[in-house]
Amino acid sequence: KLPGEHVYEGVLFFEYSPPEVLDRVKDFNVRDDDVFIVTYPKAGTTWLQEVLWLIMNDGQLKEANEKQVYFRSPFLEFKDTVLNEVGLELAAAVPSPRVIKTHLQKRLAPKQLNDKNCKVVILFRNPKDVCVSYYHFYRSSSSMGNFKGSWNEFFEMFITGHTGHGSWFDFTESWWHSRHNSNVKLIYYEDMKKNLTKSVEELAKFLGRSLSHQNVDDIVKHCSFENMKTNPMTNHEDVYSINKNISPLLRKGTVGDWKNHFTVAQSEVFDKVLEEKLGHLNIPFTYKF
Ligand code: PPS
Repeated sequence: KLPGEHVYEGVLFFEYSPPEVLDRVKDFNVRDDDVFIVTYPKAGTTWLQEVLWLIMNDGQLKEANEKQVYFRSPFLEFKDTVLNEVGLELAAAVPSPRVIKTHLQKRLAPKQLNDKNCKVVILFRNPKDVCVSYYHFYRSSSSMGNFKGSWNEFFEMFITGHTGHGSWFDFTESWWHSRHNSNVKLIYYEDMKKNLTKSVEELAKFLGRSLSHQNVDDIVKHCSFENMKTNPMTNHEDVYSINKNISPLLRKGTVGDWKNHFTVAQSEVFDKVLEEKLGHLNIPFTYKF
């Protein structure tokens, strides 16, 4: 157990998502024109936040270049007592249409997500890459219990579900079942990597926004890994809890970096656990294990 961990309704969290916030999230006032981004940590949330915020704001780069992505698109269950930032309050204050990020599994998410006309975009990423990305985040972020463990230790934590926001397997199963709802769109990080233009066009269509070709091109260019990594409004370089000398939030941004971390034995264990827990769902992750 790492310092600052707590368990809320069976799910592991850190201090930045305290029980009183998690209680309030369930009764959060959802608006019909809200867009929720639902991801497990490290699935590419920040990337999708920037893309969706721009889609919902007609590709206007001016405000995006003046204001941090985490202020434009609040993290619902986040609380920073040092800076006195509370996601719920930021979310209540941002103008509609709001783009709100959550890493919560379905049963802990706002209840009104089920009965409002809001839109929900679920982003999945190959879990081995998620695991590697999360490992580097644990190393670099002081909000993850000052983790000083090894890759092997983190690997065990991940496959047994002992990571912040709980088990990736539970999260994934909980949202998979919502994917056919008319207000839900499920997308994959690997597809965004393959063809971001197509992803932007599909997302705009789903959200009922019409964008010019120029808007789409601007968004795609603005949201490239290289641009977001050097853009102080998206790269989180000013976030005091992240030591970017250990690992920046925008670290590699590639598909398949797991091959540089997993041993063959770990990959086999992972495949086995994935098959046991989620094999029956046939989730089409677009890579070979
Ligand atoms: S968080 O803190 O949970 O919201 O983190 P999240 O944003 O979900 O995940 C960080 C990973 O997303 C990658 N990323 C990108 N990849 C491609 N293109 C763009 N523009 C982009 N922006 C962020 C980021 O590099 C992290 O993945 P890794 O594999 O660690 O590099």
